This record gives sequence, structure tokens and C-alpha cells, in this order.
Amino acid sequence: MLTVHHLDNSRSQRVLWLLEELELPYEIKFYKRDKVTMLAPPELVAVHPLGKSPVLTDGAITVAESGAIVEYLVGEYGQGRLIPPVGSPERRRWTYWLHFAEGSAMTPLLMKLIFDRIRHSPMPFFVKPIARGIADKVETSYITPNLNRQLDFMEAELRDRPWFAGNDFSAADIQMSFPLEAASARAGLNSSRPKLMDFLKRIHSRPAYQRALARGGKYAYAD
Ligand SMILES: N[C@@H](CCC(=O)N[C@@H](CS)C(=O)NCC(=O)O)C(=O)O
Repeated sequence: MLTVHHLDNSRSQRVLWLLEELELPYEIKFYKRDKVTMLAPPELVAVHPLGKSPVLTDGAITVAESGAIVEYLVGEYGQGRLIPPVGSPERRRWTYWLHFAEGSAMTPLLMKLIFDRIRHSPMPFFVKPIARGIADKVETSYITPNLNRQLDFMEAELRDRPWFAGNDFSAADIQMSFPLEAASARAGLNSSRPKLMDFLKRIHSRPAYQRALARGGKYAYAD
């Protein structure tokens, strides 16, 4: 049996969605974030040493890291679905976006989350201007320019084709959903980038996405 170790409001929603798209049977083990720190509970460390979600177990096999889980599920159980043929331009793009989502897109988004939290954290009044000054500097010199450049790039890619790998929906789109949902929730992605907004609309209307939401529960793109 495939088991998804699922943390609320997290990237593991993508794994549930992929399983629904592939129409595979699976069970979910639920973990709740700490309400103050937002961190995963220590029970997840028993499943994988990093204690992060998602983790997939398939009998004695444990797979962590969402891109690796996507590759595992599509490779072991996909029967050619949601992945373009080897050697095609679509497959090269599939691999690129699968890695881009966590390897590049999430970096400025996570930094933005952290520096926004620093800005709003309780601290002695005399430290506040210093902390805010540092956060503003990092935001204007690194985070915002990188976020904007990446969003412009993704928008331009979707002007050339409807899905990230090509004409067909694929697991690369599932992997790309999280950074784009996070960007629209808390990093300024809006109707000024219509292709990306339309991508979000199209994925959210997929029946498998809806089924995954119903099984996984509340989802608010936390980190
Ligand atoms: N690159 C990893 C990131 C894993 C990750 O950071 N997961 C978050 C949830 S979205 C998490 O477990 N956060 C809670 C924590 O760090 O304790 C992946 O894609 O699987």
C-alpha cells in the first residue's frame, strides 16, 4: 500500500493530487504543524531523518523529496502517463520544470516568507528598525528582483505552450503548482501575469485536484 505522510498546508498536497491523477489507491497518515513554529511534529522524523513532508512509503521503500516522489510514482506506477517520451523536447522540459520548482522557484519564496516573519516578529523596540532595515535590504536587493525575473520567465514559457512540458498536462505541472500557488498567496503573483493565473485556474478545476483537496484537508501554502 502506498502511504503519504502528509503535513497540513504543505507540499504533500501535490503528492495526493498526483496519486488522484494516476487513480492509484493510497492511504494518508496525517501530521499537524506546531501552531506557533509551523514546524512538522517530531513523529515525522521516525519516517525520515529530516522530518519534512512529503514522504511516501511503499511497503519497505521510503521516498522523500517531492520531485523524487513524483519520479518514483510516475516511473513505478504511471505506465507512461503524465511523463513525455524519453528523448523528446517535452521530456527535457518536463525534467527541467520538475527540478526548477524546488531547486529555483522555492528559494526566493521561502526567503520572502522568512524575512516577512522577521519583520513582524515581536522584538525589543530598539532592535525593530535594524531588523526591518535588514529585511528591506534583502527584499529589494535579492528577493524581489529574483521573484520577478522567475515569474516573468514562467509567464513567457506559458505563452508558448499551455502546460510547462508542452501541449499535454503532466506531472511537471503538478510539481510547479506549489511555487505558483505560494507566489499568488503571498508574493504578488496576480492578473498582471495572466498566463500563470490561468494556469492556476485550470489546475484548480481538475477533478483530481479537487479530490486530493477533499482527502488532504485544509491547504494554505504555508512554506
Ligand atoms: N524540497 C522539499 C521540501 C520539504 C519541506 O520543506 N516541507 C515542508 C512542508 S511544505 C515541511 O515539512 N515543513 C515543516 C518543517 O520544516 O518542519 C520537498 O519538496 O519535499
